[in-house]
Amino acid sequence: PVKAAAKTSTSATQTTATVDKAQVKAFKEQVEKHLRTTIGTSPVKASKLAWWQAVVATVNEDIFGRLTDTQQTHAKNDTRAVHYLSAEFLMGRLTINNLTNLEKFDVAREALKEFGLDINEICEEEPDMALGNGGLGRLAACFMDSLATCNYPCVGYGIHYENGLFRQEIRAGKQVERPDSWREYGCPWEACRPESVQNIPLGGYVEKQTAPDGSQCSVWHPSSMIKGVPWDIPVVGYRGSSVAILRLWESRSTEQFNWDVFNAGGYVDAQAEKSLAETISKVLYPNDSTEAGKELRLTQQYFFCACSLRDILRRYKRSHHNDFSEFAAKIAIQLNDTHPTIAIPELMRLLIDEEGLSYDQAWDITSKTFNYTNHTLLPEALEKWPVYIFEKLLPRHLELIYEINFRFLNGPVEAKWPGNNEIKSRLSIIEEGEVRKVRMANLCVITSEHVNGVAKIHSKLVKENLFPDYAQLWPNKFCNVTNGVTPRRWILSCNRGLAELYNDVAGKDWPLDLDKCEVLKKYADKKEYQDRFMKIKHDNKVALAKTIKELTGVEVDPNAMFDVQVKRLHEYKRQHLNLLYIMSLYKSLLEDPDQDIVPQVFIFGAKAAPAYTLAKDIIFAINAVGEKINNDLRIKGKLKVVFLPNYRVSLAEKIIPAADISEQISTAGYEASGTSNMKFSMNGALTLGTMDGANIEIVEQAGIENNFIFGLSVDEVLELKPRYNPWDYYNADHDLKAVVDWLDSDFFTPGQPGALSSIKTSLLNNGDPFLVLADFASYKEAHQRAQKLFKDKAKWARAAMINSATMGIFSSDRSIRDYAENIWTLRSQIVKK
Ligand code: 73E
Repeated sequence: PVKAAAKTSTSATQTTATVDKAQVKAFKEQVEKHLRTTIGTSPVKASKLAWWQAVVATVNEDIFGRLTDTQQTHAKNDTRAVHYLSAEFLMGRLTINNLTNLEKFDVAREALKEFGLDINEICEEEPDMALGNGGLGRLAACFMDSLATCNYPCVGYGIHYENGLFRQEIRAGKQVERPDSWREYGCPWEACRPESVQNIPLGGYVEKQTAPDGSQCSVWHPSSMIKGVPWDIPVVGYRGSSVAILRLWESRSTEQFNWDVFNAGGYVDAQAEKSLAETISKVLYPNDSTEAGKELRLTQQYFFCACSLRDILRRYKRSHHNDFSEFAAKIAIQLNDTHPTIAIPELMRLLIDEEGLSYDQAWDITSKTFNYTNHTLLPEALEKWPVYIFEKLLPRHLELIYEINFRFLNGPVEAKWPGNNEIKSRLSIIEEGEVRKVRMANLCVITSEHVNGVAKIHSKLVKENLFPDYAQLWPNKFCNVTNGVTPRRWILSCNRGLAELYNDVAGKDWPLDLDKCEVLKKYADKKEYQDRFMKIKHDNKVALAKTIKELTGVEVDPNAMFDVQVKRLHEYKRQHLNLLYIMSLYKSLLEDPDQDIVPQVFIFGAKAAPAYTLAKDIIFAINAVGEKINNDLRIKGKLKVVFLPNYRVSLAEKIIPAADISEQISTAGYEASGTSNMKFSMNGALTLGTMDGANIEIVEQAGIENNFIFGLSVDEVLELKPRYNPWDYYNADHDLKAVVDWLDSDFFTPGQPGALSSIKTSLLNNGDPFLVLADFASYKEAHQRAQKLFKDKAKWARAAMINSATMGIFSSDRSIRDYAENIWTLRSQIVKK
């Protein structure tokens, strides 16, 4: 049973809006009804979990009606729809977001208050849906919100992982990975759809047959079948526009899967074999911006693409029967990076082998259907699959890939560069070598109508540096769609104080048209509004300080400057640059404890891929340095360093509204876009960052003078890289040398000398691949600018307000409209209630 909260929420997410009493009463009755009849308990006995489940059941009543309306409208209009294929959807929690989008949050809050409950506490019961690694997966989730809000006909397709991204624990300063069984007790948002189950063939061999007319054809004899079971998660658009569907596939064994074992009378063995098929959707690969290269990963990719395409074809055939002439006009497919590339040969195969189309007809359709988004230039993330894995798992697909490649090289490439084998080997889908490989990105570029990057600078680099030959062949294929984030989750739901301020100055429609927030600029010089803005920030910082205390035991002062770097741990994101700076600040404080510096709290959150040793070492180093600094009385609490364990969407929602400084410090040219940079800026943090990814576009909007830009530019990095010697910087800068050497001592790791040395080794002996030392001095100087401005409360408030006010173009609604207009040629459909 839940004890009634003595005093209901005083959290920063409280609003003062008046709420319709009748609606509150109705909501209360519904929750109580569900508590008794759906959950099987009563208000006196119910646990927090039961209350949460009853709230979800109540919300679902609203959602399912709208879902049916949406689907009927789209079926009736038979309009073009987009199908967003993504191996990751990082949805986070849904309750507060769904209530917000249905405009029921205040009603629900008041209803729960009447039961003596705090809505925020009840919603803490919901596990995050962590079916993604980081930015790429969260982008897909923001896009679903915008697709629904902007009323575009769409389906998101992905994998129903049994275990999402690992839960991170920090033990003795080190990352420990634990499984994330997010639906151990069921997920009340999802609905299983047994009527749409698919059977997917795998393995076996291809037999060549000669048709009566003498032509050759291929017949695939798969060795096993896997069942794909769809789970639907409704995605509610803001203000009850349409409800979109996210369909996630779970793998199960079929009887055919273990047919032979079964026939041999091996009932028990057959049960054991089941696990093989069920392994496919068991776990999300925990690599961000790196490729796993494992057979199981390709099987996962193929499995969800094959299920999704059958689902798409089934729906298409419902209205068009076996006439495929309209297919490309009705169906757009977006490939979220190369992870779903196998959908390309699978669609070819379905059209040729199952539907009886000719190769040319199938290619005509396929090449008009697909589009590809590139998210990274990092070579280790560009997927290449050994040919032998294809031979084993997908022999017919390999044959089709060879055919696509042959026609491409002997068609357009030969026409443009006759007899040029060097270009051919660069452009070929097949990489020759000891182990021949299939280059998935090449297959995507060759097939897709449009190829886009995710920020202006990134799209330019995709075209000019990653695919220069393709760009010569097809200059118009390449375009840019700068990423965006949904203001419903990233302002309205997570920062109610700021949302109210925008309601007051911009009217209530700003969540649908974020450009409206620009009016706040007019108030940026007015003391009254500066005070209000900074009071909101302060309240958020008080709330975060409480969370920090609960999670780490560290006490932080909400008046200090909150400097935040939260993102996956990767060398190119340079958390170690941040750490070196903190060490230098600490060193200078030890040298002069009375110096007048701004009190600062450095906040980190980051998961490292389990096999990425250096990344894990950096996490350990942050914790070790933090431990020392936080307990050093000599510095009088002027500096604190906290590492918040298990960074995830729900934690981001608490951290981002409370940040003063947003650390976006990747080596220029390496962060394709970034999306947390946009969320921070919207919530009034100032960016301390490099001219990389979307940072460039952020300062274009908010003004370079209202942020702290430092470091080498993309061009400078490209110029320096070939002749870079980190020792030059190390030897020339006393302070830098001192902190790098400090890593070698046992100062931060008493009794464990050398525990932090791997970082020094990477910076000096391994060439400092991400130019940390080259940017150190400039980074330090940017921090000094930030401290200086922070001392001037009015100027800081003004800059923070301008940042927040000018982020209109980073609404994911704008991104989705760009895709709809320039890539999908999609029209929005008003759904009638
Ligand atoms: O810059 C981010 C970008 O904002 C980029 O690193 C990230 O995608 C975000 C959204 O566009 C990204 N993730 C991956 N590649 N780029 C990736 C690669 C392999 C596995 C999982 C994720």
